[in-house]
Amino acid sequence: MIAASGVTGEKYAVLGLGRSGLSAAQSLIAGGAKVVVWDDGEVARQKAEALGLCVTDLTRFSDWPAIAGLIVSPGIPHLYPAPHPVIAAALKANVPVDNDIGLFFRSFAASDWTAFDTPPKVIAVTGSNGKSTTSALIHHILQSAGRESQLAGNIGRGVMDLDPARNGEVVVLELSSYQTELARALTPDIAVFTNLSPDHLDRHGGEGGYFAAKRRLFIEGGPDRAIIGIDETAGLFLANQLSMAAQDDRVIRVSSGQKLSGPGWQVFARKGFLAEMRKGRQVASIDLRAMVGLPGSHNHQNACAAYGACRALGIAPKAIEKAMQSFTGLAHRSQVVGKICGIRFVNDSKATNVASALNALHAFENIRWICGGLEKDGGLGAFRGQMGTVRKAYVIGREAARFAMQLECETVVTHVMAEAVRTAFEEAEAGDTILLAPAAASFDQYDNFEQRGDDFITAAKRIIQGGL
Ligand code: UMA
Repeated sequence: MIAASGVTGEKYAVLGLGRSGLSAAQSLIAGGAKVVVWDDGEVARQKAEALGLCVTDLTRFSDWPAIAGLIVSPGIPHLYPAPHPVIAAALKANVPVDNDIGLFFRSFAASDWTAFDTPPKVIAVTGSNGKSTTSALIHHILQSAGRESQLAGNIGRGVMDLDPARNGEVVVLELSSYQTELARALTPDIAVFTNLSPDHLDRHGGEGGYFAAKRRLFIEGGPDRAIIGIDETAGLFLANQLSMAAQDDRVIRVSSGQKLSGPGWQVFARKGFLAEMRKGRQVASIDLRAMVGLPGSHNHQNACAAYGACRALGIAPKAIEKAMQSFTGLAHRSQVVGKICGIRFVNDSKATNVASALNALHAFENIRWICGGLEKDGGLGAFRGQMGTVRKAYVIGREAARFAMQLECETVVTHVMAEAVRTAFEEAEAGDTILLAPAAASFDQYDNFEQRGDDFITAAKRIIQGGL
C-alpha cells in the first residue's frame, strides 16, 4: 500500500467503500490522517467496520469545517446528473473534493526517490475503448522486457493499493473519465488516449463534458510524452493542441487503418502490420496477424498505442514484438472461451457500449450475436448498415424486446444468458462464432460486466464439455 502524503494529523472523509474507497481510507490512515468513512450500502459499511474503519453517517454529518478533504469513489456522481448529497454538502462547506487518483499523484513520489538510480515513471491510459487491453499490454511488454511494472486503476485494483515505488519501476494506470474528471493532481510521465466514442454521457453532462474529463489527463499535468489515437476528430484535435508543430515528437500519433507520415513520430497499423515512422522514415514494422491475443483492428489500435508508450520509454521494437506474441489478452475482451463442432464461443462482455460492440462485430465473421442489457444514452443508431457479419442476434436483458426492435438483422428475444447461448448453439453451423458483445451495461441483470461474462462462460463451457 502507498501511504498518503501530506495528511498527517488532518481529518479526512471517504465516501464509497468499494475497491477504491477502502484502499484510499487505509492509505490515509497509514499516512497519519484521522478518517471517517461512509457507504450507502449496509454490506459495505459492515465490511469497513470489520476492518476497523470509523463508519460515520456522512449524510447527517455537521462537522464539515473540521474535514481537510472528501475522497469520493468513481461510481458516485459528483456533478452530473446531480452530486450525491454528501458531496453536495462538502461542496457547500468548501471542503476540497478529490479521489484516490489525486491522492496517488500527490503521494507516489516519496522523499527517498533521490536514492534511486532511475526514478520511477507513471504511464496513464484513458479513452473510451481499449484502455484496459492497452494498459495490460503495456504492463506485459514491460515485464517481458525485464522492467519492473505494476498495474492498477479502472482495470480493477485501487491505485493506493499499489506497492510503494521501486528503483526503475513503471506504474501503469488505466483511468476512466470518472477518475480523471475529479482528480486534483494528474501528473503522469506518459499519457495515452486510445479513442473517443459516446459513453457515460449522463455523468458528464453530454459528449463535450465526457471529452473534457479525459482531456484533463493531458492538460493538467503536462506529460512528457502523449500517445494519441487520431482516428476520430477528438483525438486529432487533442494531438493538435498538445504539439507545437508537426515535427514535435512529444506527441506520438496513432492510427488503426490510416497510413500516417510527416516530420513527427507516428505508429499505425494497416492490413495487419504495425509501422513506426519517425521524421518521415519507417524505423520498425511488426506483423500483428501473428498476435493471437490481439484480434481485430480495434486491438491493432491498442497494440499501436501500447507500442508507442513502450517506445517512449526506450524499449526496443524487437523486445516489444516478442512480448506481444505472448500476450494472451484479457478476460471478457475478445476472450475465446472454446470451440466445439467448428463453432467458436467468444466473450466480449466488456463491450458495454455501441462502439466497442461494433469493434467486436468487425473482428469476427458469421456471428451469432448475444447482445442487450441496460441501453446507454445515444441509442443504437450506429449499428445501422453495420450488420454484415451478423447471422442472427439473440437479445438478452430486461428490455430485450425494445432492444431487438432497433436492430437491422434477424433477432430472437431470449431474455436470459443460458437460453441465448443454447439457442444460438442449436442454430449455429461450423464456422460460426457465438459472440457475447452486449452494447449495453449489465446492471439490469448482473452486478457488473465480469459477472455477465462469467455467466456466458458457464453456459458455453456446459455446451463444450457436455455437447449440449
Ligand atoms: N456507493 C454509494 N453511493 C452511491 C453509489 C455507490 O455509497 O450513490 C458505494 C457502493 O455501495 C459501493 C461503492 O460505492 O460500495 C462502489 O464504488 P465504485 O462504484 O466507485 O466502485 P469501486 O469498487 O471503488 O470500483 C472503482 C471503479 N468503479 C467504477 O468506476 C464504477 C472500478 O472500475 C475500478 O476498477 C476500481 O474503482 C479501482 O480503481 C470498474 C468500472 O466499471 C471496472 N469502471 C467504469 C467502466 O469501465 O466503464 C468507469
